[in-house]
Amino acid sequence: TVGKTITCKAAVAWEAGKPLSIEDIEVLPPRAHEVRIQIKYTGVCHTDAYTLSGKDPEGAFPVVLGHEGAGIVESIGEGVTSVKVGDHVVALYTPECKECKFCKSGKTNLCGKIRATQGKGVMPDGTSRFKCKGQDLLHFMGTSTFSQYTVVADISVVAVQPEAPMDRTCLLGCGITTGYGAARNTANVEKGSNVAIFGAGCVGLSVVQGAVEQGAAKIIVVDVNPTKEEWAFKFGATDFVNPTKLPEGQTIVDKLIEMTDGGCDYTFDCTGNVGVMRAALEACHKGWGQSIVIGVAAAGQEISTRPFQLVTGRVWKGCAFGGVKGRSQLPNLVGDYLAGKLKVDEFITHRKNLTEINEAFDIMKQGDCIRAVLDC
Ligand code: NAD
Ligand code: AHE
Ligand code: ZN
Repeated sequence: TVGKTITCKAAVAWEAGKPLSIEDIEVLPPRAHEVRIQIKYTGVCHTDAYTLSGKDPEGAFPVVLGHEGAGIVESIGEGVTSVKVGDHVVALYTPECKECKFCKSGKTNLCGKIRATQGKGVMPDGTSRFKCKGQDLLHFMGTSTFSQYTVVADISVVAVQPEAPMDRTCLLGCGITTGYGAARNTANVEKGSNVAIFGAGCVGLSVVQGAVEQGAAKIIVVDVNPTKEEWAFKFGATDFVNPTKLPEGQTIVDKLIEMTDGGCDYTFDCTGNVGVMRAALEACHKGWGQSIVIGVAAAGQEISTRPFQLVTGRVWKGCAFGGVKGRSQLPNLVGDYLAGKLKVDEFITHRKNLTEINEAFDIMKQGDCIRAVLDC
């Protein structure tokens, strides 16, 4: 198939707010510095549902969504040296070119090389590799994993250990890495610290896992869904608080301050709710508490707090993909998984085929799903 167009199944989002359609699409061969991947498994993340809903200011249609995928390199374009045909890979929505200002700064995992075209839903040369019914389909987050084949830039893919099962490594393409990395890289939670995590989905539970690894003393999970209490403890939380069950007049901020003798050393928003983000900041300890925004909020939403909160030493920050540089660091996370040090299997609550993707979206919106993995 090298150099040839492949026809395969993909889930196409024709327009915002409508279910996806399983279509036969054409996937063009990779051009220079591009890689065509046979996607074996993909997770479904809330960010896919967010863009499909029409609330993402960067959302454009028709598009092939999906950004949590693992597969095998089918063919490579001219000049590709970092992966070869047959490699087991994970797609990276946060690429790593290793040569731009961002990559060289040592201060961020964000890469500037292809961000503009990625945001527009096209390959770095400004064109698409997907066609359906005579029209071009857009790419998504530089990955488009809801397809049996996809084409990505060579900086948007990393080869990982082939012994790691791809139905697990796909989840390292977003949710797990995001939360685990936020605790370990972005916050760099210190031993003995008090941590609160708002939202116990795949991302929040991965923050819990990272906080455990860092030796946090108190790991408080806050979630409005009571069934998340069991999940929180399973991943190593020490406490669970349901903010809807507090006594009249007590806020979640009051409760966390009381539980931690003045406030948390680190808090994490893993909900995407701007009201929660404010509470997470205000539940931080005066003088040094840091709040990390991970959740993605809809277009038009803004965060606010009294500036006094920052004047008195609280720090507000955020991260994408857990601050992890995908090409340099993802194999280490896969290694941790293989060594039994990083839980991944535990996150998979549902399995479906790619053709059942709309059911997977419905399941994700119900409270008992941590991650649905699709077999492509
Ligand atoms: P999820 O829906 O599985 O989990 C969110 C949890 O938050 C749920 O358990 C829900 O009950 C809880 N929740 C909702 N409202 C709450 C409230 N007011 N107080 C406390 N808990 C509340 O989602 P997820 O897949 O874990 O993703 C979490 C967020 O992170 C999403 O917004 C997603 O888009 C975003 N995300 C960001 C990045 C990044 O790189 N920054 C990466 C992946 C996901
Ligand atoms: N397009 C949205 C922003 C979406 C967003 O913040 N995406 C995160 C990853 S979420 C993964 O589930 C991200 O990587 N952000 C950094 C970046 O460069 O996009 C909007 O609001 O415009
Ligand atoms: Zn995601």
